[in-house]
Amino acid sequence: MTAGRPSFILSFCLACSACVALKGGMLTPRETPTRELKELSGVWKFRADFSPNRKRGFEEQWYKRRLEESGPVIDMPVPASFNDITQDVQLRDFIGWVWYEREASIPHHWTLRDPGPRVLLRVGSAHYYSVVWVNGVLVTQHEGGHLPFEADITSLVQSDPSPSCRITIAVNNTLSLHSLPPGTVTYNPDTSRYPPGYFVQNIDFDFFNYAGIHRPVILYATPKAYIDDITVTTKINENIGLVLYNVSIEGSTEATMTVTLCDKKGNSVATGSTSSGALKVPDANLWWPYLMHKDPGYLYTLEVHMKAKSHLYIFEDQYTLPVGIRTVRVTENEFLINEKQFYFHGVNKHEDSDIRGKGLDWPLIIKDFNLLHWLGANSFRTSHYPYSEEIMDLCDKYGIVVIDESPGVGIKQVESFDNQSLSHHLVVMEELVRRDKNRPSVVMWSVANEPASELPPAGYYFKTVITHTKALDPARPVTFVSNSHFARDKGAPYVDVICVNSYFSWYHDSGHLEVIQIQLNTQFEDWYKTYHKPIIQSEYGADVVPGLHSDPPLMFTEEYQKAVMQEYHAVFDVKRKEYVIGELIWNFADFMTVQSTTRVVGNKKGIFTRQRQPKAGAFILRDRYWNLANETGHLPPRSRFP
Ligand code: GCB
Repeated sequence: MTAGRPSFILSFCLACSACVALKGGMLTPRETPTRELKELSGVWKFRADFSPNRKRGFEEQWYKRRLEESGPVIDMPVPASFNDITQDVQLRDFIGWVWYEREASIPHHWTLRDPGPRVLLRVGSAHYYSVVWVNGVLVTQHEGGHLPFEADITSLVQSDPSPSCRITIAVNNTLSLHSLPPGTVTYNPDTSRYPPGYFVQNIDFDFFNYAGIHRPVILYATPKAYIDDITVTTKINENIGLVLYNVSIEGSTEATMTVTLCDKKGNSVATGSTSSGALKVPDANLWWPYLMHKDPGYLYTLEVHMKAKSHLYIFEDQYTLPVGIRTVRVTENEFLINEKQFYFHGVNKHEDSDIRGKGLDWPLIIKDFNLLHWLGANSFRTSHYPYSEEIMDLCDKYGIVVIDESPGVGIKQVESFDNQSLSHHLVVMEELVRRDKNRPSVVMWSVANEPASELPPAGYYFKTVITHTKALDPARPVTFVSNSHFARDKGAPYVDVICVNSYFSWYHDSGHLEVIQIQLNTQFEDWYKTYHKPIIQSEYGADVVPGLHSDPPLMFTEEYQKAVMQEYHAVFDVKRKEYVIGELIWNFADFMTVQSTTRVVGNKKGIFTRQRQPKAGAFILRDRYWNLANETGHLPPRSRFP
């Protein structure tokens, strides 16, 4: 990479999100009779700012006029990572600001002022730091990928009679010691070894730092007095389901509402007329995980209808929220869903695919769910960042249980445990809980993956992040995923469930399958005797270059991955009768990483290739997962997901 220092970006933010507590809701935009939605997916104009200091776009105010007036542009799909779209290796590994732009037509009635609708611009996620302008006016900034942000552009749209607006989004992928995930930039001034102005981004996590606008950008309109947020929690008392709800309204202090809970057929089963309350559902259909019930993922809909007075106007707004009635509880050695023991037999995933990188892609999403069904997987962890709302909606619908992980991956340096990092981490947890709090599929929050949790500041850091997350959501357990020494881990005392990663016979004792059972047994006993908390094997696995074979099994062959699994499974089968409550293979599919001597065009620990074809290990896991599901005795016919 040849360019000047991009570090200015870290001080650029005008209103850094880490400095403010979150206000307002972040309901997934849905079309209802009172809400309209316009998706802006497609081809946008694009330019990476290759100037030595990466500042040219700001110095020349590219956002002030059409992007193609300030220089050459290329076409760029949205949503998608920009990295793998062109043949330009400099763009693939680019660090700094990239600029996106498109025109969007605005429906005429959105531009009417009195009373007119409220118009919002929402970005599902852009990685990592975003600045957004509409018609050259700064409307918002956001720090962090993987989570949505939005800007109220009502006054802009309603003060300009033109039928379209120009949206410019600058996105910077530079990671710092205080970003989540963290990273550092190394400058190499030695011109006898590097080109002038050379710098690289270093990261402590094992996936490619894909960047760009990863999820849909949408425009949507609500009434000016509107349903801002809904919070739902559920309880079960014998056969009565209890839906506790709270609705917050903005734009008016005089609102009335009706709240109707409907079953799958659309029949009303309970109603309310206050902004918060409890709806009783006799003979409730509970939300059950996939393979735990013949009708998994049962969703009611909560239809909120509000009428509000503001000035001379009466506003009406409607929002429909899917609701699953279920409970979650953790004991010393069990994970209970609806008071029944739940065993996680699932996977870790990535949002990752050829060409698209981390860009949302419907065919891939549905293919992945079909593969999960085929595999008999009942759960996954959103390693190592929040996945799209589109994916989470399907988890709710299919009954796929989710451990919802924050982008707290690669927290390794002591500086990344300081107050600046901590306060940003708290905000990220607020954003994540705000987005996913109503999802029945989400049964646990994971605040981080493999941090340096043995470092002295880790105790205070994780105590604070976990306490904060529990305060935001008292109804769900909280964890983080550890690969530290059980006795020296400073965060483990604060988690509800111990999640441990280990790669016996891979990163150490390489090639020695015979050590796995001894070491795994010791691992479980050490953690359990120290903390008396249930344990999930949150990662285990081995790389396979598909098509490589050997007998006896050698590393990187299909046989070796199978053998590693079988050694692990033997121990799981003993310990799951005691306190092990789950196993999540690393990884569902091969995925892209930085280039290194240990990665062969990415991480190959997938049981599926990056193109989603099974390796031999997939069949081992499939047999195991369906057998495990059989033990619960509620199996749907296997042929349902051939
Ligand atoms: C881990 C990490 C994961 C890596 C994996 C590996 O422990 O949590 O991000 O990709 O190991 O394959 O090394």
